[in-house]
Amino acid sequence: MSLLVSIRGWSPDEWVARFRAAAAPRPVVDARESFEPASIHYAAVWMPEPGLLARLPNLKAIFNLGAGVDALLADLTLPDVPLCRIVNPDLTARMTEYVVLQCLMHLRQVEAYRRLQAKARWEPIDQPAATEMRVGIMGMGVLGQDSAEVLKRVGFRVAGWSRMPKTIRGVETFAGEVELGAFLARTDILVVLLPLTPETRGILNGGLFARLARDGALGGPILINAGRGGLQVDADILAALENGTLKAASLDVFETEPLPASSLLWKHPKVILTPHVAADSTPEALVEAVLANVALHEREGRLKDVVDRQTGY
Ligand code: NDP
Ligand code: OXD
Repeated sequence: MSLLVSIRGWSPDEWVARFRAAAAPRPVVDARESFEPASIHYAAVWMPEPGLLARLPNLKAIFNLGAGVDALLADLTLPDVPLCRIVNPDLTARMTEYVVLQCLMHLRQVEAYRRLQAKARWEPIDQPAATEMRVGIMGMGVLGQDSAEVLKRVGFRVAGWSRMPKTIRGVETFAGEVELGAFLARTDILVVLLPLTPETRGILNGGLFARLARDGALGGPILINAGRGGLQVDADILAALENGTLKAASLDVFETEPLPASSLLWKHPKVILTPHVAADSTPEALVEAVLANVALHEREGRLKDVVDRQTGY
């Protein structure tokens, strides 16, 4: 086998070095160098240049180095070979850290205390318990279910919304458009871990925010989006924060990334903003797992974690 590594948006050097060390003596090709397209059998990629994969006549499978495949599927020339995504305990644990951190930041009113600290003011604020807070997770896949487990353990009342119905112990579950209203109406903290697909694009808009619970213990609903920026309408989030439809937001992803310096979200006092780092992919955690999937394909002709191109995730 010969593996092509093509990475844009992250630094490729460490990935290429680690793939080379772990795959040796089999060749690993760095897409920044010149290579013979017909020599490539597998590709490990993150946001590769559109059209690149279509130029590989002997490609057998594509390994996306992140969990979300929306950027790859947006390449209309993507060859019709199996596409695998990352499902990995390291990435999952990182996302759960982010989600639990953000839920607790809002629950424990950390931003309000930071502002009081800046003024040297000793002013206790009424503090609801986690057991009073209803967290609703949109997207109950690998990441959503793990976050739900830990949030439950912390004491939050957790519900989940997915495309297909599910039964998850200790989690109230909702599915599809018909149950979206009931899910939103019982949600104080909305955590979004959906993939970006034609069905989910723009789903986080003013209309949806208006359907969230308004009788929660924190005095207004909170949005936490770590899925994809294309799920949200940035302008609607700003408007909802201004008119009180949303009390606060934690945003890791944005319609345009990097978020332009001119965006009002940067300095908004009700926004906790991070630059798409909720769950980083690292070569240390993932290279060996990708190569194990390649080996599985070579040995048994099957692959793990294959994306359904029909649903787009
Ligand atoms: P999964 O494919 O395991 O789960 C996706 C979930 O979304 C499933 O529960 C699925 O429903 C649900 N879903 C999809 N479409 C719809 C729809 N139209 N209506 C309702 N529910 C829907 O994905 P992961 O959990 O592994 O990852 C989720 C996303 O997180 C990724 O696609 C990526 O965009 C994002 N991500 C962001 C990162 C970051 O750093 N910010 C890092 C990693 C991932 P069902 O169960 O019924 O199929
Ligand atoms: C991913 C990401 O999809 O990092 O894994 O966004």
